[in-house]
Amino acid sequence: IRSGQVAAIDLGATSGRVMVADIGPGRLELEQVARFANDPVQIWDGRRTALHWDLPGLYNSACAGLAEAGRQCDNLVGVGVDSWAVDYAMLREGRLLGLPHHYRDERTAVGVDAVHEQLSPVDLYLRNGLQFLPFTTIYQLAAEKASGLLDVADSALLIPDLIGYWLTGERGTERTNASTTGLLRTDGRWDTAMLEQLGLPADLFPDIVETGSTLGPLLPAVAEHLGLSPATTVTSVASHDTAAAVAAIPMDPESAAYISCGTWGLVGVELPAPVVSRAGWKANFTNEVGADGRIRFLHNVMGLWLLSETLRQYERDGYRADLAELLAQAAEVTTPFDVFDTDDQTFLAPGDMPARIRSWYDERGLRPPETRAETVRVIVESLAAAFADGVRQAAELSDTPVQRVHMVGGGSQNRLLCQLTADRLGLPVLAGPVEATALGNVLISARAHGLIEGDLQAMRTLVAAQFPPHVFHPRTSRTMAGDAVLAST
Ligand code: LFR
Repeated sequence: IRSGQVAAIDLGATSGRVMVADIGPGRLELEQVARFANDPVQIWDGRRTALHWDLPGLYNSACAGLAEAGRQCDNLVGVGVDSWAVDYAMLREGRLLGLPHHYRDERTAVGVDAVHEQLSPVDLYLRNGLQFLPFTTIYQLAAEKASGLLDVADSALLIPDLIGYWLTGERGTERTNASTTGLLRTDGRWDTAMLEQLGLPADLFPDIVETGSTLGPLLPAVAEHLGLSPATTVTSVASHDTAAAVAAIPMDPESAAYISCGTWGLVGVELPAPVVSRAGWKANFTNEVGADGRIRFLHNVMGLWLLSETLRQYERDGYRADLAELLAQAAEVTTPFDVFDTDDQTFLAPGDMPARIRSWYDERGLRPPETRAETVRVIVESLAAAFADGVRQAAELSDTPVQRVHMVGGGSQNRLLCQLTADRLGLPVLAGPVEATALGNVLISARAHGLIEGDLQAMRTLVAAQFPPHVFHPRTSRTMAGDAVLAST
């Protein structure tokens, strides 16, 4: 076993980063070399302003980060790319056909109706095992039919696969991210019969490539442009950011649940095989594929999006919002409020979040939060409630005796959120690492390059040693099954 460095391009819905890990046997050091905003663009499409990702801009920033990584490293052997799921770019003869749509763009409603006309939601669940999210690739493609673009495109690539293609010239559909499209059967193969039934092309996405396989070396021109060795290779890591994060959670999946909390809060357990049941469908639990063929049985909670979109509104209102300050004020709020339903689809689109939250309460004749501190408090309190529900449901539906909950990602730095989640569950919440996604990315890359060896648990042991979690003990003695609401201090 050698030692060396690998770089991770980790694209999140609000920001992207390039991280470098210096890895050898029993050694794992992670450093950020670049961080850049991911600002979606609203572009007039002839009928309306549509929401898109600025992929060329993100690629440019990622490349600048890679060049910087190359300058800082003495032996940069590889690169891995991960991002949010479901979105894709279309190509013809290798060229990009327009900017990919953002999953929060409103166009997918048409696609949902079109798909459900052919296949009932429960039938679809029994085929692909995925929770209903209105923006899953299958619905986006169905909506795309009207645009005519599908007649022109000869291939489509998921976001990390597109970056990988631009870096290497090689195309594939990485397994973990493919599992979020809704286009695979629960056995992991493309559901060509369903695609035909929906009138969608069956061969739009390239063949599945397994997590951890080599995509290829950098294109010579790319290597030269970035000042990197042409021997640097791109690994198809767990390219779905949540799959990467879960791979790096220092947990024992037999007795722990997890919350991967960034823009979204992904709440669930890791299982050896999918659980596809009517109860799972009702609870809207998904079976996405993780590293090493594990199953991420989880539910999407709206996540820190509620908070970041609220802060954006305060800034638009001319108030210089400081998250740490607002959270400190929120922790002091003593007025009891009902929690709101964070899953309500009204919160999905960008826009005035505090107003939408107020309306949610008004429409139900409930007392709405008035001040900024109260608004932040109900958001955090409602997220904690949704997390606790998600953990209980995941445990019950999968028969996992959950004894502790791991919180990773940006949410693990939110002490109020961690504490309230622990309180609501009556279970300890182990917070960190904050950079779980980048860690999962580099660990899978490093293993592919022979810098480390072992299974998922060996990788998790390495993370646990390097990034010991911060434990939030519940301030109640309630058991996990208890559903009383805690009036927290
Ligand atoms: C988290 C995430 C979720 C996915 C959502 C949309 O960043 O990847 O797992 O459901 O974004 O792609």
